[in-house]
Amino acid sequence: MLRCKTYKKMEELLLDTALEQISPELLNKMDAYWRAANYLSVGQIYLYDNAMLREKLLLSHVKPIVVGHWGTTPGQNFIYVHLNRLIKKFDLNMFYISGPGHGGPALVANTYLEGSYSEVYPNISQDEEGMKKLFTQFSFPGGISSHVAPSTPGSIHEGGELGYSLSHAFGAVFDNPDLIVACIVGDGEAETGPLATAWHSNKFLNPITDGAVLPILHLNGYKISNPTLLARIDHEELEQFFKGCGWTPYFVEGDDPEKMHLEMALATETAITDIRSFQEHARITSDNSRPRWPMIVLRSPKGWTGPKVVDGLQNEGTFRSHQVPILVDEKHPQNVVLLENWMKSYRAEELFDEKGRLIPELADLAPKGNSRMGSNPHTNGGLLLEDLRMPDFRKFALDVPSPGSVQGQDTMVLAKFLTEVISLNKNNFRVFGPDETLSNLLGAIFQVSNRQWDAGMQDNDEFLSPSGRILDAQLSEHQCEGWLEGYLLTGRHGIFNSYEAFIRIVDSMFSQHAKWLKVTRELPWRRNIASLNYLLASHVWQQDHNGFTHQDPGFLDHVISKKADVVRVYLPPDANCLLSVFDHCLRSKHYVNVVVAGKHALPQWLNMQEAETHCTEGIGIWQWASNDQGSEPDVIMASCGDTVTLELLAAVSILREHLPELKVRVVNVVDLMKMQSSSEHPHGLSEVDYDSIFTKDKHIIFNFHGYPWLVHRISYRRANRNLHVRGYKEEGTITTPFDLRVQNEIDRFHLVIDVIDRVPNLGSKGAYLKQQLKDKLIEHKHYVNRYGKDMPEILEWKWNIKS
Ligand SMILES: Cc1ncc(C[n+]2csc(CCOP(=O)(O)OP(=O)(O)O)c2C)c(N)n1
Repeated sequence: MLRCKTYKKMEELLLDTALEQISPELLNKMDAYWRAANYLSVGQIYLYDNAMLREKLLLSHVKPIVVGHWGTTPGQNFIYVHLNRLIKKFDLNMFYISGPGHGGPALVANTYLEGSYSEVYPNISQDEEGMKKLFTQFSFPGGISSHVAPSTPGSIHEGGELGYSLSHAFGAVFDNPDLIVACIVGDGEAETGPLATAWHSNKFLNPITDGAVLPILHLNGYKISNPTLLARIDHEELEQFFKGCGWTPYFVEGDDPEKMHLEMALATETAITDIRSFQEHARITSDNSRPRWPMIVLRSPKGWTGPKVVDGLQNEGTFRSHQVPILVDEKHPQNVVLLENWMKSYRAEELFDEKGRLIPELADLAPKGNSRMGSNPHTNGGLLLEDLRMPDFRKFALDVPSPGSVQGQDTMVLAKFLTEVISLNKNNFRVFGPDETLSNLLGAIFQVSNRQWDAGMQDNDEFLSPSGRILDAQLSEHQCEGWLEGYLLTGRHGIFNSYEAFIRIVDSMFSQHAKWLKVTRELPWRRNIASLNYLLASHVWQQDHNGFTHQDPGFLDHVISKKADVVRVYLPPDANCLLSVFDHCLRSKHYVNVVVAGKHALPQWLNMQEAETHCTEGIGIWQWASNDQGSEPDVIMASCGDTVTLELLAAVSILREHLPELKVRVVNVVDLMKMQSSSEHPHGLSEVDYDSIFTKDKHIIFNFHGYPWLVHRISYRRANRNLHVRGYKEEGTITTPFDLRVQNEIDRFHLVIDVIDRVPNLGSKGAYLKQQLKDKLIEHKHYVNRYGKDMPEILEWKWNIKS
């Protein structure tokens, strides 16, 4: 059964009534408003002074370095004024996402015209002095970015890195039934992988409990220096493409402003009426089957209303308008007059009064208060953020009577906790994932929620439903990341569960989000949002069905390069630690938390109380495993990660059995950033604390979950230079779990050999033990190659040293 319906349209009826209501007078005013926004946009890009062009324009009035993007800007200004009309007419709760966010002047100009900009930045007042400052600050040292940056009111999306607008828009409307997000998609942006896949978001939208997204494809034909694909296929092919993606496209095409205003007014009004009627139908009849949601294709010239020809080459309507159409600088002083003529074509004197204020009849076109897109509270999500209702994580604890006495599957334990988090927070918490929730052993959460899906369903499907808290049914890491970011940025909570190796697909999206958090932290009017929580399960050491392709712990290396204020990395060694860590992450604000946890049965080390203490400290000496109490250690055996901790403790047990006089200190790290100096990261240990745990000079054998140099990188300032890190060395294939560890030399035998090689004076006892272990490694190799499984002594190993 296909769940997709097209309801009877009110189109024809609408056209008649709309024509009556959209009077030529109103369209004229809208055109004037558009001219005002265009004037302010050109002014931002070029002018340093003489904002209202009261004097003849001189080179000294122009910024010494002119940077910015004009090409997309007039189209976006055009869209904005039309959305304003709709908001007023239909009393909409709407905001604007600018996919081609490099058109920053557009959103800044429009939020300035509607007044939301000056409310946030009173210094940029709505008068001539404010206009001058508005112009000067743009893309200027100490000023604002040329993009739709965090500093731009009304924005949840910078758009610097293209591709994420539509996923962000959908993330914003999940669980926001009254919200409509107008999402401007660049036709170049539409060629990116993330955007191309995001058209399918409509199969995940519940028309009853979610809001709506109105995509507006900004088909201005060009990218930086190429045409766009969607502009160079014929009309029918384009229409079929969008219909095939499940949309109803409305086309607005041309370059004559008068005609285009009317067409855009009709198209946007039809689209809103469609949205309203679909929602009304669904909500009255409880029919949540998927409608063919409307979208708009706006085919207009790139750099519309800009200079037609520059230096003998066509500019308006070509890629040449992408950035600054006219070069105006000391090498091109003759172009000042071209710029002046261009700016004067907008007739600013008709639009702004003698004080530089937008005339009242135009100002009246903008919505008021929070209805203004620059003031919509959803765009400053922290304003709407409510704390999660949290169950007591301790109640999900595994009973661990003594270290290593029981085995547990960490993510399975966590799933029970998440189940209750979902139950307690039915409309502001979601779990995202690329079809891996079951595979990451989080299946328990399906006991309390289905996966949201509004496409076809068949009898054999599992857990699919038009409503659900879990969005894991599209195999797209980009979508998960984009949806979750949009959800968080509009004031809700969530987690992203992924295979560790494939989270790298969104390395760059993570970077952009981390940058957003860093910058918003410095803006007092932006409120903190919930943290972005990654649960990286099915990690590098646990690849039974898969092999080398699924082994890449490098996301951690990438993450720690971001601003320390923003990123946190946790590697809990067992299930109770995972519970404690995750409780902390879900309560935290404005961070990116990366949690790496396994799903296979492994020994459990700490009871709940010990785990809570250990995770609160983030690093600690495990006294029950150490034998250096009352003396100096001979060696520090440290680990960070679950599998590496198992191997480390197995190594310690060999050392303590065969070299009982050796003083071994066992250290476990949960919070990786503890390794960094406190001057570099807020979680970093002070030098005194670090030295007290690791000593200043004893050998440290550090078994790390990820690539070894990461630990060296973050601890390079520490006094103790005897740090020897083992970790993933890019060795792997389909093999047994223990053999994978052996191949990368993080196994117990290599660790013990390391100790013997480094700690002096172990004499012939050490030499004999080393020989035994080398023999063991060969025995292991023969065994796995013959039997296809690990040796019984590995599988059955247990920690059996009494503390
Ligand atoms: C992912 C990504 N790749 C490349 C760029 C560099 N870039 C900036 S603007 C642009 C062209 C964008 O074209 P379009 O989305 O159609 O926007 P418009 O033409 O309206 O400016 C490119 C390639 C980028 N910002 N992001």
